[in-house]
Amino acid sequence: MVDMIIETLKESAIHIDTLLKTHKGGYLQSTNTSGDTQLEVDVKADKILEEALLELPCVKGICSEEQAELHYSAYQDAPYIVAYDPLDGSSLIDSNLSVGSIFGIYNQKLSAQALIASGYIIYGPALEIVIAQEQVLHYHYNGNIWQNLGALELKKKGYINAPGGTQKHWEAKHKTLIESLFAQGYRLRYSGGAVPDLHQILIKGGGLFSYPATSDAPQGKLRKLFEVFPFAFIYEKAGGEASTGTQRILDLEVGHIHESTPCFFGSLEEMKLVRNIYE
Ligand code: FDP
Ligand code: ZN
Repeated sequence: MVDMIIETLKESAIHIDTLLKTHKGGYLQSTNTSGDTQLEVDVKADKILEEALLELPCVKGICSEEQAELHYSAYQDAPYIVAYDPLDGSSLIDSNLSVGSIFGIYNQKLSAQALIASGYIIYGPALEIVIAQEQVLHYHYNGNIWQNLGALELKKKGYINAPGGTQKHWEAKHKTLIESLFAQGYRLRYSGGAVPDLHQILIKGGGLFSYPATSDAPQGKLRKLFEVFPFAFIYEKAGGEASTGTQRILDLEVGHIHESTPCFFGSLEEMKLVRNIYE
């Protein structure tokens, strides 16, 4: 049944990729629940995923970053709820940088412990999808079929540092962490899109992505159900870790569906450093 959802996401990926390569629309007057101004493509990508997923008899409901509430399907006895961010990093579209879609497949309820698979689509020079179940599998679309490129695995230590948030709002200990990585020779790789930034660390085999608590955003920026839990699941299955600095992400509770949390994703050595500094 999960395979049906994954096949549907692969088909939707092709539609959204075509939309991104052909659309001409700009910003709309509307904002989403988190207060972000919506682009026409945010709304269209959301519709593509919603319509495709709600047709599946194994999907009980969907929950989108672009919508205020969980939306139930006609299949009330179905097991899965799919939470997704239809177009993450859409503020990068005008600069023609890579963007993505992120999804988590939850069994019966929207909690971290109920996540059974997750992944993301990356709309870059190539169209790719990464899906985590037991392994983290990486697929490339060749214009005709999806080719499996193999499993992604993190090494114990990498060389990439991707620090999110505005530096002037960082806490002192966060500055210490980031400076210590640069002092060790880590390289800055940050586009401002969670999908390409976290994907690059997985592809290059290691590093650290951080979006900490800041004075202007004490709960961080990234949302638990649509962004943080899916990537935490992926990073753990790839042999890395995901934490808030002091707590494992996949042990967190969820209050409101649009709730955010500070988050760190990385390979084991970098995550040890995060723990040492934050705890
Ligand atoms: P965006 O608002 O453009 O959708 O989802 C939030 C996000 O992008 C992430 O993709 C990205 O990691 C983060 O915001 C970047 O935020 P900063 O510019 O504050 O670092
Ligand atoms: Zn997002």
